[in-house]
Amino acid sequence: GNAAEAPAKEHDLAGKRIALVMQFNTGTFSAQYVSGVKSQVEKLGGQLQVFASDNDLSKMSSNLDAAVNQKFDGILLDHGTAQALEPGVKKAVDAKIPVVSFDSDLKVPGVTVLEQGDQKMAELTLGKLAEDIGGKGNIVKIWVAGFAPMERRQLAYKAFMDAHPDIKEIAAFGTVSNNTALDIQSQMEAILKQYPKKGDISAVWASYDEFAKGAARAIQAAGRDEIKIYGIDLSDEDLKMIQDSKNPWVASAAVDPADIGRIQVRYLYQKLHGDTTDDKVVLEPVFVSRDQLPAEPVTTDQLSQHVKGWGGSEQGYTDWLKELEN
Ligand code: SR1
Repeated sequence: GNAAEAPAKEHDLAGKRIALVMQFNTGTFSAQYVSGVKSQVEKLGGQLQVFASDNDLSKMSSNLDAAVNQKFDGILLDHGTAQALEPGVKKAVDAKIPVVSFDSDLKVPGVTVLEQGDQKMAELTLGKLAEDIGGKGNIVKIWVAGFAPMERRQLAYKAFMDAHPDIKEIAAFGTVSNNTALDIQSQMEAILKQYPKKGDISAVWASYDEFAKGAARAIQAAGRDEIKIYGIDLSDEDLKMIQDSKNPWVASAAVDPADIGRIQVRYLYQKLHGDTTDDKVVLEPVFVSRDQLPAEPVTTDQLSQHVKGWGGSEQGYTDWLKELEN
């Protein structure tokens, strides 16, 4: 029987073929997210196939169609828009293939959508920025429209700017490409030339880790040590930068990207089991700043020893899922 009509027995869940259809898979956030997805699928006895779409939404739609036509047992979506995904998701629902999405604006009954506490991530990092610059100064915003998590972060940014009239946005830019960090680096270089004096720019708010990386490289290359970056996300590479006392990136807010992947898979398996899952699942972010971190280098796997609430989330687990892992 299929999952929607007759709940599967736990032993029926072994050997499932799972598709992960991604809008983009470049950058360390995506790499650590995929590793979380893969490890959780394999722990549950399944096999994962990743469909990369090179940041091309029409390619993402055809990848989703391909996953439905190839009769995968379950489909995970990463980013994408409702417009690009809805037709394929409806085909999957009709074919009784469960779907769990991360970071899309999809609203299809029966499809669970995961998101991070995006507004909170923005509030936490902007709050620290404001504190560090004494509540006034000129800031650069690195952000891009059109992605569900970005639109949510923007709500918090707007509220923050409204509440801080002495903080002025003097430049705003951002793009996602197949070479995001490098593109951001050259855009940031141009801004630094436009505002060449110490004090022209008080801080940078970077709403994605690839943005923070590009901005950090530009600031370091220009020797503008006075400008600090407040970012979002945390991969191993990001953590290394934040721990480096010479790096402008000083704080971030994030959910462990591997946890996001693992939790998404658990909800998909709940659906394969015939369980009803919530339409929306929100993952709680944590704030990480250089002053909380030890002097010796740590990885995201070890970070929970230093930052409360980091990683190792049990979200999405059920007793039978834990048994299936064994
Ligand atoms: C372009 S969207 C990039 C964001 O997606 C995930 O939500 C990560 O947090 C990243 O910042």
